[in-house]
Amino acid sequence: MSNVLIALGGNLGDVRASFDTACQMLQHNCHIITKSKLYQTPALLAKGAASQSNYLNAIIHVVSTLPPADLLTELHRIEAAHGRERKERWGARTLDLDLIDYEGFTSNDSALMLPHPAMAQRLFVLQPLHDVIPNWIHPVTNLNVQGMICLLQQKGEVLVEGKLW
Ligand code: A4P
Ligand code: MG
Repeated sequence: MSNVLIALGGNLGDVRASFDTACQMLQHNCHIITKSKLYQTPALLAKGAASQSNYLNAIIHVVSTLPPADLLTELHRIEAAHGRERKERWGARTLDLDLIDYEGFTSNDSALMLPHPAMAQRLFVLQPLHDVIPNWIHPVTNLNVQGMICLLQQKGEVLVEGKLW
């Protein structure tokens, strides 16, 4: 069994309902240990992109016997079942499921980078991660999650309130 952190995000349709059904589908292959609170976050946009609705973001801690590549395939299958379309980079989406961490593995393969390469720059990942594993340590930088949050706050990023779901 491997410990895995999965980030959930979306800003199209009933995202809260999509998170619920995604978790139900994941339970065919994973056991959910903890869910973070649910965060409503302003859309991080690609440069020059049109504005988008706010996102909902969350993190779940699961244990799974699936190897990383198979688990990513399963996440893509669940995204597709929720009508996920890929039209543009960082486009609005019904459901995005990203692998944030898989048992502390590191990978630079563009098909599956571990830990997720952008996680340390994103409060919408770090805040829910802090809910589920407050003492989590980044396997490359050795920074803990609170330290990564503080670095972003020093750059002017603002924490948002989460709520239970
Ligand atoms: N891939 C590589 N590593 C991973 C990994 N660790 N987890 C590959 C998941 N996928 C990984 O992903 C593109 C490719 O990344 C896949 O083929 C996969 O093999 P994608 O889901 O098709 O596209 P994407 O999600 O648009 O790309 P990207 O760059 O992963 O975007 P992000 O990082 O997901 O950001 N604003 C707010 N407030 N909240 C959000 O959740 N999300 C995004 C998208 C933009 N703005 C946001 C949010
Ligand atoms: Mg993604």
